[in-house]
Amino acid sequence: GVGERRAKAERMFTLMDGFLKNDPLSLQKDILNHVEYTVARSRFSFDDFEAYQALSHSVRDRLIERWHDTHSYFKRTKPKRLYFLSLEFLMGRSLSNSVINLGIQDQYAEALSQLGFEFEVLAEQEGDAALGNGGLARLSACQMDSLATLDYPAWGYGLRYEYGLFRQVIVDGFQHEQPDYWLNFGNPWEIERIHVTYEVKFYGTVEEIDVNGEKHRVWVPGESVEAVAYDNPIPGYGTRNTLNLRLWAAKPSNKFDLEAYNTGDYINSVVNRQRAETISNVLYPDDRNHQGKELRLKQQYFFVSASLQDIIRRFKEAHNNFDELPDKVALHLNDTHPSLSIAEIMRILVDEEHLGWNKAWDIACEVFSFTTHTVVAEGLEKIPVDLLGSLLPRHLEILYQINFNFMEELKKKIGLDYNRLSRMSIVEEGAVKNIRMANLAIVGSHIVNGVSKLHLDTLKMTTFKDFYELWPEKFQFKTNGVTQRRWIVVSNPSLCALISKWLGTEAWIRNADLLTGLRDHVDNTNFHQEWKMVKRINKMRLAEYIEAMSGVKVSLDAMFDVQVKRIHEYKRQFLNILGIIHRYDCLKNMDKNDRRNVVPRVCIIGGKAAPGYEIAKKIIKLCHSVAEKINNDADIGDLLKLVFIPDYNVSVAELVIPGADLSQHLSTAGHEASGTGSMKFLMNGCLLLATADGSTVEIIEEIGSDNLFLFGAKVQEVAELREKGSTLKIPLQFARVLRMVRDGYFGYKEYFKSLCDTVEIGKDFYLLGSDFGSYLEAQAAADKAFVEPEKWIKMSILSVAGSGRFSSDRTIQEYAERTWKIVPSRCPL
Ligand code: GPQ
Repeated sequence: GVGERRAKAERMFTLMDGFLKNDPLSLQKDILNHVEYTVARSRFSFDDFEAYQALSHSVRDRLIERWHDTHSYFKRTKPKRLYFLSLEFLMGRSLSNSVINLGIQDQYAEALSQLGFEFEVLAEQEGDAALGNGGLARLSACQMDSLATLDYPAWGYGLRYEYGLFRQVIVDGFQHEQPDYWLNFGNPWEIERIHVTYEVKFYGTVEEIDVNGEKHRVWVPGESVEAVAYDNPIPGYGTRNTLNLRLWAAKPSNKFDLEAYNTGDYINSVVNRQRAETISNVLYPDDRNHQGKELRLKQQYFFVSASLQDIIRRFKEAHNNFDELPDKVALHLNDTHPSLSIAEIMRILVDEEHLGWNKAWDIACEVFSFTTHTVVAEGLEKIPVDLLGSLLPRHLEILYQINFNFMEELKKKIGLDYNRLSRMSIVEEGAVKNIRMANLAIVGSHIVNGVSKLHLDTLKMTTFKDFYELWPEKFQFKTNGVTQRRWIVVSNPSLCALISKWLGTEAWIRNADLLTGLRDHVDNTNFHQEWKMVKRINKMRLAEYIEAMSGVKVSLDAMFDVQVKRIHEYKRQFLNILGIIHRYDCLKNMDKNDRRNVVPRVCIIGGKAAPGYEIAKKIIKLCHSVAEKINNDADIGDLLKLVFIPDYNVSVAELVIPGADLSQHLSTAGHEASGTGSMKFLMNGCLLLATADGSTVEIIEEIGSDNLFLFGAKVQEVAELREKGSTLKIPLQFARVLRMVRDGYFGYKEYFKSLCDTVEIGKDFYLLGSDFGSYLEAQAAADKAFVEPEKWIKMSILSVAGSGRFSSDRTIQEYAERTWKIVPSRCPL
């Protein structure tokens, strides 16, 4: 009985000596135990990497304790749970983040130093978990941290790609992609659950069967693979709550192809089995570019099917009526990538659980919510109907049924406006028929979220105008945020200590609104001095890294000016480079005496280009060509340097962002849905040079337009500027620097031609030319501010003081209250 089981559990707990102890001595014992028995190295000879492994395993043990307790607590108390479905998570490293969130950083540091190791050195041994592309994927990671810290009963679901985002290697200035086989050295942060598996099926046919005298259409699949769960504990800060991020890996199914074995074709059967594993093998490296490939669709369905089976099983264990589903389960679609979930849940409820269609549909709509991260319609995901029909025949029928019902309902409301009906249809007619995933996600969700105020306004007026007019109450925005745990506490320990000292509390780590308290000290000169020191330390770290990576020595007195993010035409790294060429050109033509007034700059650019994105790759090459010219010009010296930081990823960001004085966010207004990099820089006291796009508009509301350098066309001006086409006024300087590139001043004349063509008068879609003048003015304003250190430091302090709103804690709380309707559920100590 229950009493007996409890007694047994208690005896075991006593045998285990209770929970793990966190004093430095116990930590040392545990680390050495792992050296000996987990890493299997002798206690007298292990290197830094092996020490890192043992250390991580000791942290993992502590995570597992809390993770167990959190889950039994949720199981017992049965709160409504959120399931966050995302095909991408950019977790980066876990070690430092974990010990900080567990609150045992100091104990570990001491334990290690007594063993003759330094925590920071071992932490550097860890590779990044890069199971995502860019902002969208890092946002998922920040949001998981906030969900755990705020005690929300949530799960994350994703895919365990064996190859994460490619490594960027630069050869002769060109980007090359190398596979990121990140699991090579083992992954101490995951727990393999060999017994948590589900069959995921593909292909086959739909047949009609009889259920209690009624005809039912059901799927008879043709192929199946197994999904195996890998669980990744996500610790909250200042709480025992530790959530689960469950990632699925594909394995060959034992039910696979038994026929072939019997016919004696043994070798081919084994080879065929291996094909199953390819499903979760590799992350697609393009963001915002959906190609309608079968493997990608397979990944999406594999993810959706495994996650939903797991979620429904857990629901059925605790509840026996699907009417309760919306009270107990919230399913969040992170972009359209998992939106086949809507068809899948209908298939489960109708075909397997035999609910009526209408009832099932009402439940589905109440359960799902959706966030979109894109602005332009061309960025929206589409799946060719033929592809979907062959891979998932029953789902295609369900999608048609959903669409038919929706169209009927719509006709009743708007009449026979065929243009509008066809725009809103889930099925796009045309030479190739497509399923519009965004339309599906909007129709099947009760809330549709944008990621900034401006983003939602744009969606309402353009991309989703028809839907907004139909269902205005469905549309919300939740301005993105980032976690201050990772982006200040982990990555900028000096600033973290300084903030806590001057606020007199560490409470801001759980409540970022308290950062406004820094405003009280904005005129204090002692505070200024310490602030300056912190920036200096971080610039030093960054300068060392730059020298190690590129051989370029940079001066700490120069302004460190940074643009790091994925390379995209709309993000306008090209504008930055043309601005640098202009600066170089001015220096060359300047009187020697005047040079003394020039503010020295170190321009730093980093980011990956999607492997098939030719223009983005040319931008990377141009950056290297310009850098080579400038950095080797003895006449210029420290006045201007340009460095490209290769293989930009989360851990590189942790080093680069704290060391920046200025950061650039140059998207053409209306193209960056939110932007989250800017928030990380803001939190680290870097001043922003930015267009009035996405989240920047809201940053201005918090810190005031005096505390950043704003430039460029406003959203409402962009369309008109584009219409002007070749009659647009373009500054002479722009024509001049573009000509330098065209004429081969930096070599590779032929190669750069098509890049230059993209900004030629009349074809300059992203308006580099018409924004150039105002860009240069903003740059000049930044130079001017930099030579008044008092002013600069004040702006920097006020940036951090105004960054509280951009904590993902605030975002998550808004989602919890307004979209998911979940409440905190704190696991007792
Ligand atoms: N974002 Cl559609 C991505 O990182 N990848 C994508 O495929 C799409 C959007 C970004 C978006 O560009 C940023 O403006 C947002 O801040 C970010 O998602 C998170 O919402």
